[in-house]
This record gives sequence, structure tokens and C-alpha cells, in this order.
Amino acid sequence: MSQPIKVAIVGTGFIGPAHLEALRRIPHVEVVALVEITQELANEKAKQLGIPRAYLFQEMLHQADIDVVHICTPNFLHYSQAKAVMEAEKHVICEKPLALTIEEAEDLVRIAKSTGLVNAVHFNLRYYPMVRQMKVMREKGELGKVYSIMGSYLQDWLFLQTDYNWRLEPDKSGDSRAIADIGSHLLDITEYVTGLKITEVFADFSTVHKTRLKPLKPIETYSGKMLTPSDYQEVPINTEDHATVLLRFDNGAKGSITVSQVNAGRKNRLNIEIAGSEAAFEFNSERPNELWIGKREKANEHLLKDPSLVHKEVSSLVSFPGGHNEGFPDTSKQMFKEVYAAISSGKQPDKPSYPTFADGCRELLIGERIVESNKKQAWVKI
Ligand code: SOE
Repeated sequence: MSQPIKVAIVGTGFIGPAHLEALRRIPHVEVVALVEITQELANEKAKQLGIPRAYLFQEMLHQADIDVVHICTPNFLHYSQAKAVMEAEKHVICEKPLALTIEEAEDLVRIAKSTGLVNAVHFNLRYYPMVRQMKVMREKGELGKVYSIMGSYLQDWLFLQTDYNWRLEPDKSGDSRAIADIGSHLLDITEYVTGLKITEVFADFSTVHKTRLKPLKPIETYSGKMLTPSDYQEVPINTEDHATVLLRFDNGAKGSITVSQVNAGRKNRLNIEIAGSEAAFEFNSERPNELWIGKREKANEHLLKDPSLVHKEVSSLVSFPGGHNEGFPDTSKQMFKEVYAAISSGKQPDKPSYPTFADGCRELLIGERIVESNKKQAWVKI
């Protein structure tokens, strides 16, 4: 039997361990190395996570046996690290957003194309079976002409003024926060499912907490609620807690999205409702095994995830029988199955089924236009 594909993961915040767990569920893939900002931290985390080797980033790049690198670091590192990984001739899976600016993202797309290396951006929410079911139903004409799209992505992990994380700092996270962090998933799913392109945006942002109380030691995403409020420093906040964006699409359809990281009780809820001439769909990521299909001439349908009930093009994303719920960790597993099939073949396919650097670049473009629109308080073309 051939050797397993050897992988390194860079970064051990919230999402690095999620990549690790997903990769451990894929045959013939072995996570052999972990990278962190100090050797001490890399050693400690590698031991904790059961990964045999621990490196600093540059040293990892020199390891000839490592074929693939997953970049799970804060946003400002994505560009330089993804570039360095491709220059070291390794395949790369990068967290979103792909970079901080369009120029950086375009550079990565160009390098990826010239090397032919496998490149993917972790838009994992596409891999809920019901999201693909909506896409396939639309492709088969079961949605009809798209009339309108209404989406929201709501969280509460930054609800309190004492909630703090590197995502609140533009030099680490970029000029946009809620839109870049969670709006990017929603916008990606919107175009992916409908097959439409967003052509114009009109955005209105608000920063609910104009200042926040920054703990004096760094903390990881989602861990805020475990801290007791002591030893904080008050810092100004310049990125959006909440945003509403009106959308125009290339078929004339209209839509809107609302994203917020300060909605009490909404833990991590992406909701999308798409109205078409044949039916309407509603999907909610907090109940990901269900799809609502609205009908005018007959009773509405409520499809529960079941390999025998979804379209055959979707069944590869379903690992368990009906009633055996699959969720967030499964999305990364399903995505990596497709990405590692490409890696086994040695190069990026002509038409990858998974989200690529080009998709990551598209989301940055839309995100930048949204920020511009909010500044100008005017419609901006994509
Ligand atoms: C933090 O807001 C975050 O972890 C995002 O960065 C993810 O992409 C999303 O899955 C959940 O929330």
C-alpha cells in the first residue's frame, strides 16, 4: 500500500484542532507536524494533540516529507504563509479570509495557478448535505428562477463588552470583522447555491461596543465566556459588530443579509431563505439536518437528511443513515475528502468541486466593496 499523505497544521486556536479532527477521519492521511509561534508552544500543543513532530514555520517548510499544509492562523498571516507553502511546493488548505486585501489574494491565485498545486479555502459550510441539496435542486430546476434571497448569520460570542479576541484588532483580522468572519460564509453559500453573482451592494454597519475591555493576556476564539472579568484595558473598536447589506444579483434578483456577533442566544446561526418561481428553500445551520421546501400549490415539505432521500449527487456528503445527525465537524471532513482526492492525483483539477483560492479571492472582493459601500453610504458595484 502507498504511503499516507503527510500533513502539517499551522496554528492551534479554535479551528486548527477542528482541521486535525477532520483529517483523522480520512483514510491515508496522517497529520505528522504542528507549527506554532514558539517552539515551546508547538511542543506543548503537539503533545496535547498527539502529533509526533513540532516546528516553527520555516523549519516545517524544509521538511521534504510534508506534502500538505493547513493554515489555521490569524488572518494577517494567511497571505505570507500560503505563499511560502506554495513556494516550498506543498499543497495548501487555507482558512478564510484568504488574505487581508484583494491584491494579496490575487497574488495567491496567480501563484497557485502557475504551480498547479492543490489549493482550497475552508468554506466548510458548503458541506452541510442540505446546502448541497439546495444547490443540486436548483441545478435540476426545482427552485425555478430565483426571485429573492434573505440571509442572516448571527452569533453571540462577542455580545459582552468584556468579550475579547484577536478578531477585534484590524491589524490581525482586517478592516472588516463580522462581514469578513461570518458574512463571507453566507455570501459564499448564497452564490454557491443560487449559481448567481452578486453585482452591487449597499451596506450599513454598526459597532455596538465602541470600546471593549481587553484582557491583559491573549485568549482564543469562543473562550471569552470562561474568563472572569479582571485585569482589563479599555480599547477602541473600529470594526463592525453588526451589518446589514442589500444585494443585487446578475439575474435581476434582489436580496439582503444581516450579520451580527452581538445577538444574545444566537450561538452560530446561519440562516438562508431563497425564493424561486417553483419553490422556496430555508436552511438553518443550527438545525443542519433539515431543509424546508416551501410550495404554493401543495403542502410544504420538510426534508430530513437521509442518504436515500437526498439527490444522488449529494449522497457522498452523507456518512450516516437518516436520524443519525451530522453537523459542523462533519463539514470539514466532507470537504477534505474532496480536497485529498485531488491531492492524491497530484494537482488541482480543472473544475474543483471544493472552494478554491479563486473563491477566497471573490469573497475578499465582495467584502471590500461592502466596506466601501458602508463608508460611502451608497451602492457600490462589485
Ligand atoms: C468565529 O466567528 C468563527 O469561528 C468563524 O471564524 C468560523 O468561520 C465560523 O465557523 C464560526 O465562527
